[in-house]
Amino acid sequence: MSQQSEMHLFAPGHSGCPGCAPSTVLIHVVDTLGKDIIVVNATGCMEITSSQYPHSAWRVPYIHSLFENAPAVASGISAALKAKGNHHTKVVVIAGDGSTYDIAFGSLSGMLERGDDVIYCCYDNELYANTGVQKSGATPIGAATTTSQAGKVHHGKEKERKPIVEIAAAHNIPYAASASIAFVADFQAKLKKAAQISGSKFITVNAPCALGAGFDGSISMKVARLAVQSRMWFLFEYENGFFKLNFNPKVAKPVAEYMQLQKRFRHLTPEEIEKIQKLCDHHYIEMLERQKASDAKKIVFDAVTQPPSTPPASPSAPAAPKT
Ligand SMILES: Cc1ncc(C[n+]2csc(CCOP(=O)(O)OP(=O)(O)O)c2C)c(N)n1
Ligand code: SF4
Ligand SMILES: [Mg+2]
Repeated sequence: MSQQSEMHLFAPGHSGCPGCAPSTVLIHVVDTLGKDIIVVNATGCMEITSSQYPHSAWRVPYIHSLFENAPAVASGISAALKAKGNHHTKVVVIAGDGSTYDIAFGSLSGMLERGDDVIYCCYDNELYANTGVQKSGATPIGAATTTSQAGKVHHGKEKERKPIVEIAAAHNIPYAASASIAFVADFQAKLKKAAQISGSKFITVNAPCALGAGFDGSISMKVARLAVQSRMWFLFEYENGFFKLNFNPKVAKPVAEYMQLQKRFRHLTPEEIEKIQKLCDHHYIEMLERQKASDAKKIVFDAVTQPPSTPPASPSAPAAPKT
């Protein structure tokens, strides 16, 4: 084991596939947040590959929860820490998209609505990997999985993924963000920001599954980068109700460039790819509009909430009435 890998709080030797992007998410989460955390890990690939008894890759306190209740478990731990007077240890949920978008969705919504002091991090590989590649609420439109098959009747998933960050933000939590494993500095900055804020924080990080999407693990980061560069995935955040688009290149890569690397899209016709391209362009315009609306809201917010500067004393000004 190299000296460098010894330094990570998530150890090498886990059983993730070669080039597994979600495993890299785990390294960045624990290395960025440090030792003073408790990880609550929902059932899924990252639990199975990291914590099979009697082995564990975790060098921080860790609990495996069910698929459907990681947010509730985290809420309980957070409350117990506070009851014991511990206000420094961070509680961190690590859950897949199947858990987050679908099966633990109610539990997550409850946690966000209560505002429990938890950092929730979803590693979003866009499918149920652990049980053999089924579609989830995060699976992109057009993608083939074992439950959104490509054949004569159906051509992959027919609907777009859920806007999970917007849904989380709609709970009026202080911080909700979308990140990508290919944009590590941005991801780390978002984790660090979340660690400074009390209440519920939500981050979903796109981390493609080589096995499920059908590409070689050696190009995981290329696929993840292209998702953002082609506007299939956006990097943005909501902080105290204000929106920020974190990556906005003037020219996007064609969505076909991203798709052609993955077997899950290979059944799509040029017309279908063109349709998805239009959806991506449409979402980009929505992002720009959201940024514009948020900037305008900020100006009004600052004007309303900042104390007015003291006006120069005027000799003729009437005395303020006594209250
Ligand atoms: C209530 C419940 N339903 C189904 C399962 C079976 N199951 C275990 S992991 C998993 C898929 C997990 O998907 P995701 O959260 O996206 O994580 P990934 O496997 O992709 O890492 C499923 C369906 C379960 N354990 N519990
Ligand atoms: S199936 Fe996908 S998410 Fe699971 S270990 Fe392999 S690459 Fe990682
Ligand atoms: Mg998944």
